[in-house]
Amino acid sequence: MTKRALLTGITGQDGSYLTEFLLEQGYEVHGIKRRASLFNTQRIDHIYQDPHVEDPRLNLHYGDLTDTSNLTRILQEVQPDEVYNLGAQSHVSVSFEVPEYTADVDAIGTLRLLEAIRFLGLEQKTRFYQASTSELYGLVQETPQKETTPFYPRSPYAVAKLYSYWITVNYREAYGMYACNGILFNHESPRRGETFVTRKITRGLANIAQGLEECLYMGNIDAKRDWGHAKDYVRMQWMMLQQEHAQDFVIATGEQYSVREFIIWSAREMGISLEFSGEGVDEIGTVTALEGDDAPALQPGAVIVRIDPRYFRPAEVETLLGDPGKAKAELGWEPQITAREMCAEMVAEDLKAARRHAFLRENGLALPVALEG
Ligand code: NDP
Ligand code: GDR
Repeated sequence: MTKRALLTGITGQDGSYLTEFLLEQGYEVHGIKRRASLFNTQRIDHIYQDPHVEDPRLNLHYGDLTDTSNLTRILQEVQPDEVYNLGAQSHVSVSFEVPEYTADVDAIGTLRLLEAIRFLGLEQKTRFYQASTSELYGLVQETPQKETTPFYPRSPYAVAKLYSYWITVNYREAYGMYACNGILFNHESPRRGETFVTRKITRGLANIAQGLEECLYMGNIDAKRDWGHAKDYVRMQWMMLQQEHAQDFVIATGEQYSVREFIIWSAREMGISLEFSGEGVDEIGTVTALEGDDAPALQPGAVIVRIDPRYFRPAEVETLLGDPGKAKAELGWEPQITAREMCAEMVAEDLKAARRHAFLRENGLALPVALEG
């Protein structure tokens, strides 16, 4: 029997990789997309299937996590074996500006889905995955962070996700639902949204290298993260729903780097020189040599990275480092792509895009790049 999956957030980074993965596994995939004034399906256009063909294996439904009746109707129509709740206002910094909306989508949206599953009597059939986050650890209470580490959220986003984490646990315990949390640390890819830090760096530096921008404006470049590749992490999301009993898992690489290091890696990939300027972070004006790095040292010079306080957050998560021991031991999961390899892939893709844009601009065919992020 063909398994049927329903994804919220199918148009996002993880949604696109997970859809590819599930189609490869033979699933029929249904995704909820929001209505937008422009097309918003770029990340899944390459796997789009014309709804006029017989039995398409990828189906899109208009919907929104703020709309209970819409979610209930789609669940009733699709009768999914698995639900992956990836939809969210996922930007931590933006959540300080739209806290109420973030809570509605990221917290109550999860409740709406769980309650709709229960209301429709699907709680024994439908397995539920919740996209939980390392941001739950916020002001970290223990290093590295694992499944038992206490939470201390530091943003409206993280507080909303805390609700979703616990409501997922609660529905598992109260109604015997197969519902679980993947506590995922940061994961990136060439499909990462342009305003998250890694993509902002690779895209920004690629644009500078092609003469499309002059300066990369950054916030707290001393923040440290445990970065993995989205492709490795969506495989794990699926694995979590194939177990005998639902459990929560930390998904991370167990390695940590600073934003500053990611900037330097990216510059090295492009062979460009860097100079840091501005106030509020350590070691301005220097390029830190990376230990064990055999790439040629950078000369101070051409490209400016300027610290701009507008990108500091009202409350920051300074450092996150995950312990994926449980996922490795119980599920046999291993990340296959290192942060440095991922950075190289992102740089290569963003350089291609910047070259294309520069060519079009030289020939009077393109507008300036969108700068804000
Ligand atoms: P993205 O921001 O790339 O994608 C978010 C998706 O949610 C998009 O498809 C977006 O639609 C959709 N969405 C936003 N608001 C609504 C709404 N009101 N109703 C329905 N859908 C909505 O995020 P990622 O793919 O990176 O992350 C996937 C999930 O995992 C998110 O829940 C995120 O919070 C969580 N997470 C992500 C981590 C990461 O490092 N990437 C780490 C830990 C957790 P649209 O395209 O129209 O904007
Ligand atoms: P994060 O990711 O907040 O960890 O949330 P992001 O890439 O936005 O920030 C990581 C760190 O970089 C610092 N930083 C900057 N961040 C952005 N976006 N822009 C900047 O200019 C900048 N300069 C420095 C930040 O302060 C922060 O410390 C991501 C999201 O995908 C969440 O949905 C997810 O839950 C978590 O990862 C795990």
